Amino acid sequence: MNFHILTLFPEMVMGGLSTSITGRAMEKGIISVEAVNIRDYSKDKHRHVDDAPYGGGAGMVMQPEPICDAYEDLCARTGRRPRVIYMTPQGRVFTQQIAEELAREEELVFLCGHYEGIDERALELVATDYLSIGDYVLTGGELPAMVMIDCISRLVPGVLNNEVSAEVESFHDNLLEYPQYTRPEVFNGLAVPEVLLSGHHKNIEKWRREQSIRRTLERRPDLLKGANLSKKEQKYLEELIREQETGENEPDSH
Ligand code: 4GN
Repeated sequence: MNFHILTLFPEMVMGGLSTSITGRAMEKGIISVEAVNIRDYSKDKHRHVDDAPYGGGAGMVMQPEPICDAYEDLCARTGRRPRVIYMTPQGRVFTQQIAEELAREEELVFLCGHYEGIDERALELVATDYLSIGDYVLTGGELPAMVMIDCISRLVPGVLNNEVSAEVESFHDNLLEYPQYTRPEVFNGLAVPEVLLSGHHKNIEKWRREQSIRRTLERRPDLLKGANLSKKEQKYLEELIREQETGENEPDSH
């Protein structure tokens, strides 16, 4: 998977993504990340890429020409016309499902806006997808691009050491992850749940699944609609809901 980021702040995105798991995936050649400095496509002797908005108003607007030229150059280099994602609070909210869909692309371009935004004509000409990471406003599109690239990368085969973890984890089947424990066995008087020390894999699997269901009911009940539960698990969930409603004993509520 080849990621291309059109940005005025290449060091910001390269610094972040070269760290940890995405950095190792880059070293291994499983993904590539290229930051294209939009300023390199300015035709202005002072390398300007922005100007005042027509009609007046505060701040500056990014001009269309350097952005379109950067994209056309990228297309010439790759021999393709990849999808261009524009990160904006006006976009569809990015989800795991959208990440799964984008992970099937060979090349992806992320266009990062700054200041008051980008001249609408550049967006009309190059943007194919308008995505948001949530209902809040940031100073630039770089952090949202990094969030999306991180999320998509971990779905690319070979990026995670653990072959199964990308699938089993939170959201895959609309259930939250079960709690994790490591040494020591007792910490500050809190013991690791007995079943995890038992070595009884069937029981461990059942306990984890139940914890996932319990947690999802407590923290994100909205997700349960889309969960794929077996008959027995459905019964377990109904029992939990009954306990909740009757305010009954919560035997292992952690
Ligand atoms: C995206 C971009 C928030 C998001 C952004 C988001 C930069 N803020 N919620 N800010 O995904 C003006 C130029 C605002 C681009 C934009």
